[in-house]
Amino acid sequence: MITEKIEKILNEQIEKEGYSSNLYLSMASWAETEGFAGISTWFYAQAGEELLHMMKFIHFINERGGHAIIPAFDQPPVNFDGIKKVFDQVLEHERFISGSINDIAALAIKENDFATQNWIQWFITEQVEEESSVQGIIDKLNLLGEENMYLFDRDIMSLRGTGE
Ligand code: OFO
Repeated sequence: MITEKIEKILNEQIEKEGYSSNLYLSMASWAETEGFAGISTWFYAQAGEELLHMMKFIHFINERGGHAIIPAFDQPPVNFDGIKKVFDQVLEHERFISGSINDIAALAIKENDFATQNWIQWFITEQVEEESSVQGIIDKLNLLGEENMYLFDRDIMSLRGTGE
């Protein structure tokens, strides 16, 4: 059984994961309309992962005797100011998500909720990987420069084209 405080913070994370999925879907759709097939493939795959993250929270809350609430989501931005800026925005967003995952871990410790402490570790590891993979993309973009975006788009396709 989870405490009310834990149920509340986990429910808040459902909204954040769902918003992340919609944000990346919006980025995918924008990149697709701009002709960047590789970048949009990466974002569609990322949106799918975030949806799975949201589902993990839903199932965990319900399995522990709480009630997962499916919230309304804010409209994500529709247009973006270039490829470099879009990935800067992703990194900023993922750092924000890492902060909220850390808040859950901290509350679980405070509440002596060992099951949630254990379960949230997967997300802590996942956030380290996500931040590092987006940072890697930004580093690559900095090396290539905006004029080589065609090559970058082809390159990033290989990261997701295999369904990774
Ligand atoms: Fe981007 O990560 Fe979900 O948690």
